Amino acid sequence: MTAYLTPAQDDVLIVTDVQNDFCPGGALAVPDGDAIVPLVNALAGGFDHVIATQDWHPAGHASFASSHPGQHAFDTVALAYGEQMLWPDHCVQASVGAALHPDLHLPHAALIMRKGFRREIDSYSIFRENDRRTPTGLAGYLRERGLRRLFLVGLATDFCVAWSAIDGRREGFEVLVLEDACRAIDLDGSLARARHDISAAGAVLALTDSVRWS
Ligand code: VGL
Ligand code: ZN
Repeated sequence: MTAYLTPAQDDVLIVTDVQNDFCPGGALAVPDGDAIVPLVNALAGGFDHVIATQDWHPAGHASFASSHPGQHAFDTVALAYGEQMLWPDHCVQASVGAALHPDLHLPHAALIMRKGFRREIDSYSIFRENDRRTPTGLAGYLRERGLRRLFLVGLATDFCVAWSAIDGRREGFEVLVLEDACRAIDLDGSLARARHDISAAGAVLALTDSVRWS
């Protein structure tokens, strides 16, 4: 039997990084990344509270392989705060690649939050940057708005979404990840690890058809 979850007043849909660069044809394309857009649009209609996020890097960002001569995308390097995977240049501030997917339709989104804008620190999580210290401010926003249960969708399941789900639990929120409204990069088993870590953190992996609204 399906346990239906009807969005309530303290629920929020958080749409992470559905940007051109993470969709087919983009600089860091997530396989099938754009396939979630119709599902996300339909879901959003059922939520009173919607937030979108954008990965938003300055040129020369520390997570770009191009900033580390001799290194390549998907290599791992040691930065001041620890290990960091290197990526192709992506989601450069105000570029077309950093724009939200043109078919994403979230007219009532109250907040569009950008992350990863500090040149020396990457940020997968929407709560805390990769140094694991620097807050984005989102936890405070959610608390002040009285939003307590987070429905996470977007790109990529095994990076932004997973780190956000785990940090969301650490911040004391209830967290559901709607997996069919996410897509993964899936490098060397990263999706399987992410699914395990999401569950171990006490976040729930679910499907969109378990959400309905009245
Ligand atoms: C992301 C890789 C690099 C993400 C951001 O938001 O999942 N992944 N930058
Ligand atoms: Zn990034």
